[in-house]
Amino acid sequence: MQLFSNGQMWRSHELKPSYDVAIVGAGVHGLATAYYLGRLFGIRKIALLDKGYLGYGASGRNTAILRSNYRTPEGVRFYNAALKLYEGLSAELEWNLMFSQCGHLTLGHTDTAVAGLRVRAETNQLLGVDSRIIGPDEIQKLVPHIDCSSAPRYPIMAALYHPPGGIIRHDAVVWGLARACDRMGIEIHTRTEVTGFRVSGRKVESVITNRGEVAADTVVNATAGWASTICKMAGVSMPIVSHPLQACVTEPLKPFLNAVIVSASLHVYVNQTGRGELVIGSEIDPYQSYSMKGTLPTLEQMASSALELFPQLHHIRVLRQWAGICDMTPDFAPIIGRCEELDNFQVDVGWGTYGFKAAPAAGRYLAEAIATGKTPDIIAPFAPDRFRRRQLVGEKAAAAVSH
Ligand code: PYC
Repeated sequence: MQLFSNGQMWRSHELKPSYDVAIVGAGVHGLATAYYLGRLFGIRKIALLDKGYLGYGASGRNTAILRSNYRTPEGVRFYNAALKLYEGLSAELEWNLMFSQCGHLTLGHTDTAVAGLRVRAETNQLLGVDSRIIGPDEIQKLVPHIDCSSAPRYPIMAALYHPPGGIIRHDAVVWGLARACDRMGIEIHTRTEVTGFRVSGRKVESVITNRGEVAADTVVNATAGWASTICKMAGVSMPIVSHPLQACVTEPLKPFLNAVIVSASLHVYVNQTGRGELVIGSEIDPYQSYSMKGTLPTLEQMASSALELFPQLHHIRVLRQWAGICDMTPDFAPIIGRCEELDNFQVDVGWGTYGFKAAPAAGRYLAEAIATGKTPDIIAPFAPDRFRRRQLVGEKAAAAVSH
């Protein structure tokens, strides 16, 4: 592995006066957009601008779950394209992203929940996604340590089983994409905070940062957490509210759980990493905030819900707890594409609690939109003007536990 004098796999640069594309946010979405612009369309005069370090934001704070078992045909097609790109990414980046397709189970504890899972299974199957309903016997075989008895408050009735789903190492994804961008001459500028835009008529002329001002033909907002704030600087209003989402990790245990388990009724999801730690996540905090601190009530909720599924873990210690900021949209679907108000301002925002798993597809198809000026069909349903047109993509039922 080659490291540069800054101790990283990518170089540091002075800011140039102008670029073809300036991308605000060097998380997994910004990096993926730059990567595909460079690799597929030969656009490499790109500046990625980030106020923190790589992986500081949502890209390093998610629970690294990949899946494509969504609810709407638009969502299923799009997330499945992302999953397929992830499947080839280790080889493409020549960097082991440790993608484990261990399978993903969404538990149903009530008749209503199981009915919802059945609708998802049918939509998934019609679109060629491997996803089906299984009963307690099969669940117990796949996850021998889960409590499938009638003892818990919410006994498990069935699950939506999605074999290609799984977990990947999220910081490896960020580093692999960053190294590939650097090799193409794309510039990564960390500690570079965007403080405003110079807008003239229908065009963003330049991006103002704490390190100076840069002009760009196209400006992309690929931030998570601060997406609406960045849009506001360009005079664009986004229907987004931001909530913290918390997770925690336990001390390492011998491998015993080889699947991702999600329960929307219990508001919890659990998986075991290659290091043996359990990663346990919660639903979004019920209030809007930019706080990235963990809280005791949420830790208690995560622990008690995880124990309903795995009561034998009652003695396990939690090592760390953290929060990331999720930009929630009214229909729980992302906002991708050119903003109506400005001719050269593209967004890749509103990723709620499901952004990490979408990054390669969002980056790939937004890159195509930027390079060709035409919106690919696969991202057209997520266009920023859909709220004005009242063409929402109701994805709430498949948004794991973000409600
Ligand atoms: O949508 O799969 C998901 C998810 C897991 C954790 C947060 N969101």
